[in-house]
Amino acid sequence: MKMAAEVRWLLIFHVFSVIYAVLGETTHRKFEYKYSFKPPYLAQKDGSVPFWEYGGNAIASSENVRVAPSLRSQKGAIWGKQPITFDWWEVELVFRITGRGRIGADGLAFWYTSSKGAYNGTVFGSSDNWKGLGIFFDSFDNDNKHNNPYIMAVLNDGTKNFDHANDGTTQLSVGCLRDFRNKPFATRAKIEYYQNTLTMLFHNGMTNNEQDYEMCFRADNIVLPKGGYFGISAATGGLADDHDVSHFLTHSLYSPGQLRSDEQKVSLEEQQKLSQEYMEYQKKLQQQTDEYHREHPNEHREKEEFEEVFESESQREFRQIFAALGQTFNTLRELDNKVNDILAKQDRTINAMNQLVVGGVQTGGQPGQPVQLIDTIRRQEVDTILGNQNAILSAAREIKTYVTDVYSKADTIISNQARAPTAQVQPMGYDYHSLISEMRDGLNTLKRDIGQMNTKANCGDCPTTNCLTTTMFLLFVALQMIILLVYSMYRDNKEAQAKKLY
Ligand SMILES: [Ca+2]
Ligand SMILES: [Ca+2]
Repeated sequence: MKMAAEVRWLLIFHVFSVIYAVLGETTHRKFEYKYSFKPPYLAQKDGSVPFWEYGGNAIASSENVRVAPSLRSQKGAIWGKQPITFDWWEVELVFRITGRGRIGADGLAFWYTSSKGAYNGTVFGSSDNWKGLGIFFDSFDNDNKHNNPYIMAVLNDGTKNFDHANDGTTQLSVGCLRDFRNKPFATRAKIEYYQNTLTMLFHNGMTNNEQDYEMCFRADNIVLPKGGYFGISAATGGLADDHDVSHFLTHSLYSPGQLRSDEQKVSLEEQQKLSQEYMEYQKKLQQQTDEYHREHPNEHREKEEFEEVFESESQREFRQIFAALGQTFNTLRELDNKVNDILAKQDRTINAMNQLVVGGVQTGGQPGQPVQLIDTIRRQEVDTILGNQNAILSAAREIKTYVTDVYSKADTIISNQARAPTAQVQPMGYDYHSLISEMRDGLNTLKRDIGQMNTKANCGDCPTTNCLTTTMFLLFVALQMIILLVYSMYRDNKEAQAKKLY
């Protein structure tokens, strides 16, 4: 078992080193703050967003940009001030489209175009006849084909008008059917343009986990104009949603080796200087800290009190136990569901088998002729299979009972732990006391026996050869006590281990 664990660790280590080696050869990413915005302080006090310009009905706050508010016929957009200076990029959008209606309108657009679009245009709030890429989150089903909300990428060379009536299906490059309205968490889109491949991953906002992206589309041989502008726009119609974008995070992407030589040059030149600065800074910080402590000796106590705010070892242990229990609970619930599934499937199979048998006899032909069963399966085999099925069924039921039992126990433990949130070990209680009283009773019996022996010895008529000596007696008592002690330690140890398992 130990060996297996070591082998497993070795395997994991190798897998990680391989992944690291592979990643070392993959794309290099660099955050581009001049083409990004995010909270807090998304908009400054005067309402402007650094490196961006917005207009139309768009409003920027410190938390997000409301590109179009939930009022009728609103249009707004926000465009980057500067054209981009890199070829390949990835943009992560975090947005929420929310409205009180069962259906909303019109939608949100992400743009990468050779020039900035309008702030009150006809295509989701910005200009038609764009040159470059538009990715549309189209909420409203204009062509009534029940295929909205829809996410689509539309390329335009500057000559085409967007086909609103057909929801762009005639011009669609790629897309996917995803609901992005009224989600419990923010929806996200990751748009990557790298070496002429356009990829979009979408996060449906059902969880708060940033990793829960799924593929929406991927298209090869996409040629976009160089040095274009990023933008976001949105529009409402007769129906209206709030269109809020909280994060626009741009990374430039570089192929392996493209950046590395430059970076190394920088590091060699500046490394020494930086490390020296760092050392000086550390020294200064230490000096100032010492001075501060000398001048404020009482602060020490406050600091200690402050440290009490942080969790102790037992608290951490408890938190870990709690998390593990939660996981166990979820796993058990899944297991229970699966067992239920299996049971349902078994029932269906048995029914089907029974019907097959009945059907085989019925199609056996006219009376008087030998019954012809289907050649491939015989009665005996069917019986065997049925027997097996029943065995599996009962086994599955047993598993279910067992799982339910464990499930309820885990539930009780979780609720108990929640009620008394400390990681203290419970007192031993009855068992320990009974053990001690057992020991006491044993000693009392021994004492009584010794007394009797003494009386007998005083009588002088006991046989001398078989009489117990006092040393033997004491030895026996000591032996019994040791055994009892060892047993109690063993039991305590086992109980402690059992507790640790929870
Ligand atoms: Ca539409
Ligand atoms: Ca449609």
